[in-house]
Amino acid sequence: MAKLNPFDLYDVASLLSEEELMIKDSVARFVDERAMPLIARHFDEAKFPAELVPEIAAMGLLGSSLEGYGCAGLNSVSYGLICQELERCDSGLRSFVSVQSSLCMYPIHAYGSEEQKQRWLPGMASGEIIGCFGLTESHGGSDPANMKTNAKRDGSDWLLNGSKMWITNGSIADIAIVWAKTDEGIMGFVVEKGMPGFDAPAIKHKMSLRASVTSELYFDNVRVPDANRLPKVTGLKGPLGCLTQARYGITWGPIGSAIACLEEVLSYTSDRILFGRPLAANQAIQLRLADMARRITSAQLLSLQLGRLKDAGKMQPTQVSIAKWNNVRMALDIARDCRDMLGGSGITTEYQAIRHMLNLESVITYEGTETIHQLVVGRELTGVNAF
Ligand code: TGC
Ligand code: FAD
Repeated sequence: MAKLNPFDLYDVASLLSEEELMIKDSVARFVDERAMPLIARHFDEAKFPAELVPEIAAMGLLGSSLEGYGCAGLNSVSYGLICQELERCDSGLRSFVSVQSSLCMYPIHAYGSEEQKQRWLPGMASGEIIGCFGLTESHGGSDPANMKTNAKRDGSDWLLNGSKMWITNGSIADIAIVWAKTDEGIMGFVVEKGMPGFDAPAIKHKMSLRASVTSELYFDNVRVPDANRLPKVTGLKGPLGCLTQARYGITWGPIGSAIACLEEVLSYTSDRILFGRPLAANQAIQLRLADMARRITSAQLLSLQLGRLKDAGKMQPTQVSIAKWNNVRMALDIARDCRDMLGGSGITTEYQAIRHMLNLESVITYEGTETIHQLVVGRELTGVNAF
């Protein structure tokens, strides 16, 4: 019998098209050759690897599933595979691509005017314009309907006041997609770096996503022209629609983290000799390894079917919630367990497990906490809103 691939026990690769496999392989090569060698140092130094952005853009990974405007027009499964391979390196790298693609380029593509698309999307696809997405505020990110940031009409402009918290890419962004309350409902504005009254300081002392920039955004009477308002959406469904896109990608990403951790611990436990035999020869260790493989396999099948539903135009937000909840929880548990099996070695960034583990503490919180996704599923089952 042929030996199974330990990281693809159900041969999910055989369910991918030639194009999907080619994209997965080319991103995997980029990750192994270019990103892996520098990521631990960047994490240690709390530095985003900005030097990789031109290559990420040249590979067509920014706004990869959008049509036109310099974007690659790939299907959703390909976008998922991109997220998976990037997060095999680091959640911060995948976060950068998620935010740029799903939270910034997507709303301009879906809700923007033709002029806005022409103005920003080609530069965002080529990595020359970096975006960030401002929805969360400090008084409670799970409940974005309660936002205080507001925009008031002033002639043909808007005056924007308020603040946002925990914003990925904030301090390095050229534009911010900012959601604000108006007299006509919640609207999205493209706020440009350098607009008077706009500031985006970085948040320091993070123990998670250290290779990613996270910032606050402040708006003090920022004058935003009406031409920078996204005209085709009003209400919370605007930002929530973007979150559905990003959350979909996040269901795939942590599969990459989990695979990286399992690969590392398989090698470590076969090489380490304790009590006269390899650590991997102990039943207690094999049970844990087997459980990891089982959970990775389930997650792979869940995301692939989700992607097929998305490509068929049938994906529902509740289905995204199940996969985000399942797959991030799977990866976080695996990273923590791998860290433990590495013993003392597992506490330094010489090994990957602790870096993935710390990163996944953010991933389980952002884009809807685990509890929020559980409550979305609970509402679907019972018809009762328990938020
Ligand atoms: P509700 O008031 O009932 O609905 C408002 C409107 O939105 C529609 N809708 C959705 N549309 C698309 N996708 C979804 N997932 C949607 N969920 C709701 C809904 O149909 C309605 O439309 P309409 O036409 O009737 O007005 O809102 P709700 O009760 O469904 O929402 C409650 C709740 C708690 C689920 C929602 O507020 C929520 O998801 N909270 C969590 C907030 C969150 O996830 N924030 C993430 C911020 S961004 C981020 O973390 C980026 S990190 C990225 C990185 O670095 O990688
Ligand atoms: P809270 O909403 O205060 O939640 C605190 C706790 O209460 C959680 O455990 C939660 O599950 C629980 N809880 C909340 N409501 C309920 C309830 N009804 N019942 C039971 N328990 C409940 N946001 C952006 O807009 N853009 C970004 O780019 C972005 N990037 C981020 C990057 C990082 C590294 C991090 C950590 C966050 C980022 N966020 C971003 C913010 C993120 O989306 C929020 O942190 C998240 O939505 C949770 O909001 P909160 O932190 O205010 O926690």
